[in-house]
Amino acid sequence: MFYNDAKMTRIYLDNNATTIVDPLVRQAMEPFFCEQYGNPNSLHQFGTEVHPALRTSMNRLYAGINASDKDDVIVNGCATEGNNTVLKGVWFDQIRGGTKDHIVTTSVEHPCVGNTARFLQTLGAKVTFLPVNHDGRVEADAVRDAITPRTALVSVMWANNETGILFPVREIAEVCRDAGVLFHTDAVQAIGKVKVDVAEVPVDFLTFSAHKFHGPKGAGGLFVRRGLRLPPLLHGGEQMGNKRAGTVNVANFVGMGLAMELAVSNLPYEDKEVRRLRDRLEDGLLSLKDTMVVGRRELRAPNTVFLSVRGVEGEALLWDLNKAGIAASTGSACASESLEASPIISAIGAGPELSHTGIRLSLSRFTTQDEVDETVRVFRKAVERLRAISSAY
Ligand code: C6P
Repeated sequence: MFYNDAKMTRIYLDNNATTIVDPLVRQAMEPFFCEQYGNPNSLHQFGTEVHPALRTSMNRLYAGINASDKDDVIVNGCATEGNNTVLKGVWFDQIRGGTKDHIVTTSVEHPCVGNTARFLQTLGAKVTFLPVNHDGRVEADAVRDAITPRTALVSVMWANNETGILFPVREIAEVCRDAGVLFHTDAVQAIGKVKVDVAEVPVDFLTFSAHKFHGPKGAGGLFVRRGLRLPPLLHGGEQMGNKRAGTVNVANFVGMGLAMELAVSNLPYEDKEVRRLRDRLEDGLLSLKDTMVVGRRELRAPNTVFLSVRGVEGEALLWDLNKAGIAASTGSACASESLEASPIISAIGAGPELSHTGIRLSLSRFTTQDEVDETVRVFRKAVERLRAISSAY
C-alpha cells in the first residue's frame, strides 16, 4: 500500500494511463541532467561522453522487441508521435498522388491513430474503420476482406488500452504480408505485458511509449522494418540518421532503454503474478451482482480489467474511489473530459444503458495483493452506495 505524507491511502490502478518510473530507471537517468548533459551531436567531450549510454540504450530497445540490426528503431517523444509518423509518412510516401489511397484500421484505436486517419481523410485518403466483434477484437479475416488493390496500410493495435484485449496481430500481419500491404501496430499497451517479437510477427512498423512500462514520459520508439522508408514527421537537423530531427532527450532515451530491458525480463512475473492479482481483483468485483467484464480473460493482457457496473455511472464510481485514495479511470486518460460513451462499450454492442457504466482498472508489477483487496472492499461499498441513490437501478 502506498501512503502520502498525511497517511492517506494511495492505490494506483491506472497503469494503462501511465506508470510509476522504476527506481532503477530513475537512477540510470540521473547523471544525464547535471553531469553528462552534453548534446550528443556536439563534437567535444561533453557530447561524445554520452554516446556509450545511448548505444547501450539502443541495443536494449532492439533486444526488447527482437529487432535485427538491419531494422530501424527511431527514438522519439511519445507513441502519438510514432503513430503520426507512420500514418502521415505512408500518406506522403505511398498514397499521395499514387494508385493507392486506402487505409484499413479499427474503430477502437487510440485517438492518435483514429484522429490521424480522420485527418488524412480530409486530404483525400479513404479509410475503413473496422468494427470489433463481440469479443472486442478485429479478426484477420475481416482485415483480409477489407483490403483492396488500393490499400496502402493496415494499422491495428496489439492490445487495446481500455479493455486490454489482445488483437491477433500475427495473423493480421501475415494477411498483410501476403497481400503486399504495409502493416503497422500500436504496441503501446503490449510491451511489458505480453511478448512482442518482430522476428515472429511480420510487422512493418511498430510503436511504443516508455511511460507505459515504467520508463519516463516523453520518450517513445518507432520500429521500421529493414528496407522500408518513412519520411520524417519533424524535419530539421540530422539526428536519428535524418529520420527524426530534434536534439535527443538523452536522459529519457537512457531511461527508456533500461525500462524496456526490465519490462521484458519481468514478463514471466507479469504473466503469473500480475495476472493472478488481476484475476483476484476481477473475481472480487464480479461477485457484485449485475457486473460484467468486457473481453474474455484469455484474450486480454494480464494487467487490465474493464468492468461495467449496471446502474452506476463510471464517473461517479471513479469519484468515490478517488475520495478513498484509489486511482482508476473510465477509459482512455486523454478522453477523460469527453462526455461520449466509451467507444469500446459501444463497439461490443452493449445497449445504451451500459454505455456510461465502464470503469478500467489496470495493474502493474508494483501492485500488491493488499492493494487489490482494499480496492475490492472500497469498490463494493461505493457501488452499494451509488446504487442505493440511483434512480436507474
Ligand atoms: N493511452 C490511456 O489512458 P503517448 O502518451 O503519446 O505516449 O501514448 C498514446 C497512446 C497510444 N496508443 C495507445 C494504445 C495508448 O494507450 C496511448 C496512451 C493512455 O489509455 C493515455 S490517453
